[in-house]
Amino acid sequence: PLRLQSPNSPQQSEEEDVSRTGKDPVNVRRGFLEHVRYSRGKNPETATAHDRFMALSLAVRDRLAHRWVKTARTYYEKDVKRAYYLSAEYLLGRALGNNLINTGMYEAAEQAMREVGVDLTRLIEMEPDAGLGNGGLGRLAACFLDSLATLAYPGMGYGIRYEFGIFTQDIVDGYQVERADEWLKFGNPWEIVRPEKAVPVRFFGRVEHHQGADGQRVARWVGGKTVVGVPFDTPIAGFGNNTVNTLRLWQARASEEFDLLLFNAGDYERSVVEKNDSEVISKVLYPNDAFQAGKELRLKQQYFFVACSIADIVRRYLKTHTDFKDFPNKAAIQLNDTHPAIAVAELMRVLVDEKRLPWDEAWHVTQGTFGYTNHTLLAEAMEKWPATLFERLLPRHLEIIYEINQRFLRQVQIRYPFDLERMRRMSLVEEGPEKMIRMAHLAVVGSHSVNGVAALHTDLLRRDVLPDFASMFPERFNNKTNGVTPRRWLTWCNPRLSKLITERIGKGWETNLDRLRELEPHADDAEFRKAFREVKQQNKQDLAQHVKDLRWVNLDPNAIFDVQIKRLHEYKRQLLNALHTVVLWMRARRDPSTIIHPRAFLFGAKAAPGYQQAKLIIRLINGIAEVVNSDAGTTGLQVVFLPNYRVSLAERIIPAADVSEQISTAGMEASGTGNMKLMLNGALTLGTLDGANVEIREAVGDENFFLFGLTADEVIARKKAGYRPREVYNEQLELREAIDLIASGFFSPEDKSLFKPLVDGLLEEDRYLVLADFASYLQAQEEVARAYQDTESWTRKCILNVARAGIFSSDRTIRQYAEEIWRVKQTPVES
Ligand code: B1N
Repeated sequence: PLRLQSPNSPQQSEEEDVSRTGKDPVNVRRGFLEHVRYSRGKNPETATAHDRFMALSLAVRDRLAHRWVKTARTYYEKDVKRAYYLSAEYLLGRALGNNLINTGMYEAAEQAMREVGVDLTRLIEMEPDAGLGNGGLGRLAACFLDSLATLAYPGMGYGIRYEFGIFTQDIVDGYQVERADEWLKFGNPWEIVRPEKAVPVRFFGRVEHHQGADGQRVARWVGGKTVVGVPFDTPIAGFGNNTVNTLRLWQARASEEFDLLLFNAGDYERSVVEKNDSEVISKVLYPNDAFQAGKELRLKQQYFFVACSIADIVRRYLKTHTDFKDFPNKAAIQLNDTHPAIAVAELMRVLVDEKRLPWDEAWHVTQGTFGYTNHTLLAEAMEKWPATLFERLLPRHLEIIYEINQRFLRQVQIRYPFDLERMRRMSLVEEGPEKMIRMAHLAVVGSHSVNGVAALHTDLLRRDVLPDFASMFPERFNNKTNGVTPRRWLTWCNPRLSKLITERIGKGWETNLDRLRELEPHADDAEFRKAFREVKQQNKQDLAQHVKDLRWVNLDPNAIFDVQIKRLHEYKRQLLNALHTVVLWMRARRDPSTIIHPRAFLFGAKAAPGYQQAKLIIRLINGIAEVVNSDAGTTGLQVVFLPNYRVSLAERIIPAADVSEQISTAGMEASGTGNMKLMLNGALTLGTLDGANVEIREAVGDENFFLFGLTADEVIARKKAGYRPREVYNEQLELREAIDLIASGFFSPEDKSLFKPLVDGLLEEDRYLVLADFASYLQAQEEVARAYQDTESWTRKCILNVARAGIFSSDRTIRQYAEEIWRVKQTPVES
């Protein structure tokens, strides 16, 4: 081992360590200047803005390093049970500002930068978003990491280090155009590569079956090709404590073994080409949100990061154990949807084939280890893979899945004799023209816990999606309503509101969000309401300035800021919102006095690049925006599509929002988490009874929530009764006029039939019941406008929304996972 100090020099003082907490501006300035010189190789005079960003980030990372090491040592020495979160996505956003907040370094860094003539906020904005996720599912994983560290849980995230995250969206002539997200181009100051912990991963090949010495059949997966997973670690700092957990992301590298083999054979060209095949695995995030495209490379990504992570978890366990009896007491592995569900078969393969455990023991360990979170009810998002693909790529895993299935179906048969139909429904293998492996069934069967992400979603999961499993394993099913981290989504993104809250109720609410309830009495205090309004107004002005800088649209800061920010999906019904803006505009053109209050409709949304209907909706919103904004002066209406919606843009929009559009067709949005962020920042929800909206309304009270639309059961009933959207169209004059205007080409003069697919979709099928809910939506929107006129009453509602948002902290969610699923204990790290 490395000797820590020279026998001749005095021991490094404890004070030096204390100064590394970074709360001293002199210390932070010194660290920054050292990195400018020694990491960037620049003089302070020649350092670019980017050099400064890197230098400050590295200085912050240095001040986390001590706690990072200490956290790892604490968990190891106490041999605590750990929670492992397996997720194909982490939508982290920027790290610098968040790390400064969580470590309490913000003020010191601000002062240190001021002293060297640098504006800290400008530096912070240099950082590219880490966009390794599509939307809610990936952002939830990021919020969970923050809460795990803040609550001092021994938790670790595993995922893929995509070279390109979610694409950058440009809007050109109203159309979405995608560009590669080169987030690593200028280097990533937060990660540390650990090549010594690289893991080999096999693909393809064949399975050999032998008779073992003890007479047992043993399988060996041989041949094929090997790819190497190289881990990159990112520190995850808790808020106001000494915990620094780890996010470990795997990058694919060609294996040297393999390269050498070809080099020796003298086939240089082929060796380089095949190197590419390996490294492409971690190249790019698939940009589909809640949709399965079924691409081979995607399955490779899934198995790649799962195999690396399982190997890493098993390696860590075996440092302190010699058998696997205690494995479920030392490791809880949570599957973030079915993307990592192959982990069930992989752990079985490792235990049975490599560690030679009897099947039943291995199965007991596996079931005791895994928990599965379902995030969607949509049929098109359910992961199924052709058995033929599995057989080629992961032949041993297919055998294991068949074995799991055989044993499982035997249990079904015993429990429900002669019910062949049920066995067919529950099988891990879907029989049909093409045999498919059902990943959700694999995840349910291999786990001791299956959870949904909001109360309604869990009910529907039990009732409609996995009813056979819920009846066979009722104790396995549970709900964990999503949450968001108040550190990023209030303290960091809304410093004005945070300050106002602290002035009124004191410190500590950031880690005990239920304390926001202490704001309730202040809703009746006119002074406080005024202060609250001023905060919102300033936030709106900031956003207006930013939008002006970016898009040259002059938002009216006195307008109601009505925002819908989320991925573009037909089920999320941006089209309903867009249709409403057309109706309002047509009214306003006839009679401007119909507009009760000026309104700015803000949209932010990325469409999956292959989702034509979604892209056309973006084009329509931009077409409407062009028309509506041209006479905003007379109508008081504005429509703005903000390009490249992402975490850092959300941080600017959310504090400025007045109205939160949560208008999905009931029964289709599993939870939503943007709804919680907007509530927490004092926006009022206009929403359906879908996902977590149901619980938001319960928390805030009916009078502080604008409800509209069919319920999930009514949606089912309406479809069953034979829904005819054209009848709705014929009956509602204003709706018909709006649709006709779109169909006429008014918003697409260069191509009059551009929006025909949207109009046809609405009139012929309207799968998402846009027309069925339109009248109800229109009425709710009118209530919003009227309610906004009563300034004092509106502000009161906003304050009550903030005050009652406590239960939507991801701290509450993580505590529930920790106590009810993982059984992991809070393990604080000493200073
Ligand atoms: O997960 C979020 C929920 O709040 C949202 O309601 C839900 O839509 C979202 C395949 C998904 N479900 N499924 C996905 C993402 C990427 C992909 O490739 C599916 N995302 C959700 C958090 O619970």
